[in-house]
Amino acid sequence: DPTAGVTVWFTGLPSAGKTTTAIAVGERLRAAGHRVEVLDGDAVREHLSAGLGFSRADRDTNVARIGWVAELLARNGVVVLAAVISPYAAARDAVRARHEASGTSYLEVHVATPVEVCADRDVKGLYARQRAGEISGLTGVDDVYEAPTSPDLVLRTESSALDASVDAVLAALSERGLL
Ligand code: GGZ
Repeated sequence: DPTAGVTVWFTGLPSAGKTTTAIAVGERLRAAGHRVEVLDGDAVREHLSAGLGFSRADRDTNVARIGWVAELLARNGVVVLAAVISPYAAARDAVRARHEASGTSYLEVHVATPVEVCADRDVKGLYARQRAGEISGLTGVDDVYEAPTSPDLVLRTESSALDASVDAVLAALSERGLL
Protein backbone atom coordinates (compact mmCIF):
# COMPACT_ATOMS: atom_id res chain seq x y z
CA ASP A 1 0.00 0.00 0.00
CA PRO A 2 1.84 3.10 -1.23
CA THR A 3 -0.25 5.38 1.00
CA ALA A 4 0.66 3.53 4.21
CA GLY A 5 3.24 5.13 6.44
CA VAL A 6 6.01 3.40 8.28
CA THR A 7 8.76 4.21 10.73
CA VAL A 8 12.21 2.89 9.93
CA TRP A 9 14.29 3.30 13.09
CA PHE A 10 18.07 3.29 12.58
CA THR A 11 19.96 2.56 15.79
CA GLY A 12 23.72 2.35 16.25
CA LEU A 13 26.87 4.01 17.56
CA PRO A 14 27.99 7.57 16.77
CA SER A 15 29.50 7.68 13.24
CA ALA A 16 27.97 4.27 12.42
CA GLY A 17 26.25 5.71 9.34
CA LYS A 18 22.68 6.09 10.59
CA THR A 19 22.09 9.59 9.24
CA THR A 20 23.91 8.98 5.95
CA THR A 21 21.85 5.85 5.31
CA ALA A 22 18.56 7.49 6.33
CA ILE A 23 19.17 10.46 4.03
CA ALA A 24 20.08 8.20 1.10
CA VAL A 25 16.97 6.04 1.65
CA GLY A 26 14.92 9.24 1.86
CA GLU A 27 16.25 10.52 -1.46
CA ARG A 28 15.37 7.28 -3.20
CA LEU A 29 11.86 7.21 -1.71
CA ARG A 30 11.16 10.87 -2.50
CA ALA A 31 12.24 10.29 -6.09
CA ALA A 32 9.65 7.50 -6.18
CA GLY A 33 6.94 9.90 -4.95
CA HIS A 34 6.74 9.00 -1.26
CA ARG A 35 6.32 11.55 1.50
CA VAL A 36 9.38 11.23 3.70
CA GLU A 37 10.66 12.83 6.90
CA VAL A 38 14.12 12.20 8.35
CA LEU A 39 14.25 12.58 12.14
CA ASP A 40 17.89 12.86 13.09
CA GLY A 41 18.75 12.67 16.79
CA ASP A 42 21.44 15.30 16.53
CA ALA A 43 19.06 17.73 14.75
CA VAL A 44 16.11 17.00 17.06
CA ARG A 45 18.37 17.83 20.02
CA GLU A 46 18.52 21.44 18.72
CA HIS A 47 14.74 21.79 18.75
CA LEU A 48 12.28 19.32 20.31
CA SER A 49 14.95 17.95 22.65
CA ALA A 50 16.85 21.19 23.31
CA GLY A 51 18.43 21.15 26.75
CA LEU A 52 18.70 17.38 27.05
CA GLY A 53 22.09 15.83 27.75
CA PHE A 54 23.40 12.28 27.59
CA SER A 55 22.36 10.76 30.91
CA ARG A 56 20.22 7.65 30.64
CA ALA A 57 17.14 9.64 31.63
CA ASP A 58 17.80 12.34 29.03
CA ARG A 59 18.54 9.83 26.27
CA ASP A 60 15.35 7.95 27.13
CA THR A 61 13.36 11.20 27.03
CA ASN A 62 14.89 12.09 23.67
CA VAL A 63 14.11 8.67 22.22
CA ALA A 64 10.54 8.75 23.56
CA ARG A 65 9.94 12.19 22.00
CA ILE A 66 11.32 11.17 18.63
CA GLY A 67 9.32 7.95 18.81
CA TRP A 68 6.15 9.88 19.58
CA VAL A 69 6.59 12.19 16.58
CA ALA A 70 7.56 9.27 14.35
CA GLU A 71 4.40 7.33 15.22
CA LEU A 72 2.25 10.40 14.60
CA LEU A 73 3.73 10.99 11.16
CA ALA A 74 3.85 7.32 10.14
CA ARG A 75 0.24 6.80 11.21
CA ASN A 76 -0.63 9.61 8.80
CA GLY A 77 1.07 8.15 5.78
CA VAL A 78 4.60 9.50 6.04
CA VAL A 79 7.68 7.31 5.65
CA VAL A 80 9.66 8.28 8.75
CA LEU A 81 13.39 7.62 8.80
CA ALA A 82 14.65 8.03 12.37
CA ALA A 83 18.43 8.12 12.91
CA VAL A 84 18.97 7.99 16.65
CA ILE A 85 21.68 6.25 18.70
CA SER A 86 18.91 5.05 21.06
CA PRO A 87 21.29 2.97 23.21
CA TYR A 88 18.72 1.45 25.57
CA ALA A 89 16.67 -1.55 24.44
CA ALA A 90 13.76 -0.74 26.73
CA ALA A 91 13.31 2.73 25.24
CA ARG A 92 13.47 1.32 21.69
CA ASP A 93 10.97 -1.40 22.59
CA ALA A 94 8.59 1.24 23.94
CA VAL A 95 8.74 3.06 20.61
CA ARG A 96 7.95 -0.16 18.76
CA ALA A 97 5.08 -0.90 21.17
CA ARG A 98 3.59 2.54 20.59
CA HIS A 99 3.55 1.87 16.86
CA GLU A 100 2.08 -1.60 17.28
CA ALA A 101 -0.65 -0.24 19.54
CA SER A 102 -1.92 1.95 16.70
CA GLY A 103 -1.33 -0.64 13.98
CA THR A 104 1.47 1.46 12.47
CA SER A 105 4.27 -0.32 10.64
CA TYR A 106 7.67 -0.26 12.27
CA LEU A 107 11.09 -1.58 11.30
CA GLU A 108 14.16 -1.57 13.50
CA VAL A 109 17.43 -1.37 11.57
CA HIS A 110 20.67 -1.99 13.43
CA VAL A 111 23.48 -0.04 11.80
CA ALA A 112 26.01 -2.47 13.24
CA THR A 113 29.27 -0.76 12.36
CA PRO A 114 31.98 -1.94 14.80
CA VAL A 115 33.20 0.66 17.28
CA GLU A 116 36.76 0.60 15.84
CA VAL A 117 35.40 1.54 12.42
CA CYS A 118 33.18 4.26 13.93
CA ALA A 119 36.16 5.64 15.88
CA ASP A 120 38.20 5.65 12.69
CA ARG A 121 35.54 7.58 10.79
CA ASP A 122 34.87 9.89 13.73
CA VAL A 123 32.74 12.23 11.63
CA LYS A 124 32.24 14.73 14.47
CA GLY A 125 35.55 14.21 16.26
CA LEU A 126 33.82 12.79 19.35
CA TYR A 127 36.00 9.68 19.65
CA ALA A 128 39.15 11.82 19.56
CA ARG A 129 37.71 14.17 22.18
CA GLN A 130 36.88 11.20 24.39
CA ARG A 131 40.46 9.88 24.06
CA ALA A 132 41.78 13.34 24.90
CA GLY A 133 39.69 13.34 28.07
CA GLU A 134 37.59 16.30 26.90
CA ILE A 135 34.32 14.39 27.02
CA SER A 136 33.07 11.26 28.75
CA GLY A 137 29.99 9.09 28.45
CA LEU A 138 30.48 8.43 24.75
CA THR A 139 28.20 5.65 23.55
CA GLY A 140 30.10 2.48 22.74
CA VAL A 141 33.29 3.65 24.44
CA ASP A 142 32.58 4.60 28.04
CA ASP A 143 28.80 4.50 27.95
CA VAL A 144 26.41 1.65 27.24
CA TYR A 145 25.03 0.55 23.89
CA GLU A 146 22.55 -2.32 24.12
CA ALA A 147 22.61 -3.86 20.66
CA PRO A 148 19.23 -4.96 19.32
CA THR A 149 18.60 -8.67 19.84
CA SER A 150 16.01 -9.08 17.08
CA PRO A 151 16.29 -6.22 14.61
CA ASP A 152 14.32 -6.40 11.35
CA LEU A 153 17.52 -5.66 9.44
CA VAL A 154 21.24 -5.41 10.17
CA LEU A 155 23.48 -3.19 8.05
CA ARG A 156 27.23 -3.87 7.85
CA THR A 157 28.45 -0.51 6.63
CA GLU A 158 32.12 -1.44 7.01
CA SER A 159 31.81 -4.06 4.28
CA SER A 160 28.97 -2.92 2.05
CA ALA A 161 28.54 0.27 0.05
CA LEU A 162 25.90 2.88 0.83
CA ASP A 163 23.88 1.87 -2.23
CA ALA A 164 23.74 -1.72 -1.01
CA SER A 165 22.48 -0.57 2.40
CA VAL A 166 19.81 1.55 0.74
CA ASP A 167 18.77 -1.40 -1.42
CA ALA A 168 18.53 -3.62 1.67
CA VAL A 169 16.24 -1.15 3.46
CA LEU A 170 14.03 -0.74 0.38
CA ALA A 171 13.86 -4.52 -0.03
CA ALA A 172 12.80 -4.93 3.61
CA LEU A 173 10.03 -2.35 3.10
CA SER A 174 8.92 -3.94 -0.14
CA GLU A 175 8.83 -7.45 1.36
CA ARG A 176 6.37 -6.12 3.90
CA GLY A 177 4.22 -4.54 1.19
CA LEU A 178 5.07 -1.03 2.35
CA LEU A 179 6.23 0.43 -0.95
C1 GGZ B 1 26.71 9.92 22.23
C2 GGZ B 1 26.96 12.16 21.73
C3 GGZ B 1 27.58 12.36 22.95
C4 GGZ B 1 27.77 11.26 23.81
C5 GGZ B 1 27.49 14.26 21.92
N1 GGZ B 1 27.30 10.05 23.42
O1 GGZ B 1 27.21 11.99 15.63
P1 GGZ B 1 26.63 13.18 16.25
O2 GGZ B 1 27.31 13.43 17.65
O3 GGZ B 1 26.49 14.44 15.53
O4 GGZ B 1 25.22 12.81 16.81
C6 GGZ B 1 25.31 12.28 18.12
C7 GGZ B 1 24.28 12.90 18.97
C8 GGZ B 1 23.51 11.77 19.63
O5 GGZ B 1 22.21 12.10 19.68
P2 GGZ B 1 21.06 10.99 19.73
O6 GGZ B 1 19.83 11.79 19.95
O7 GGZ B 1 21.09 10.14 18.52
O8 GGZ B 1 21.48 10.11 21.00
S1 GGZ B 1 20.55 9.32 22.04
O9 GGZ B 1 19.73 8.35 21.26
O10 GGZ B 1 21.52 8.61 22.92
O11 GGZ B 1 19.71 10.27 22.77
C9 GGZ B 1 26.66 12.73 18.70
C10 GGZ B 1 26.32 13.69 19.80
O12 GGZ B 1 24.91 13.67 19.96
N2 GGZ B 1 26.92 13.36 21.09
N3 GGZ B 1 27.91 13.69 23.05
N4 GGZ B 1 28.37 11.40 24.99
N5 GGZ B 1 26.52 10.94 21.35
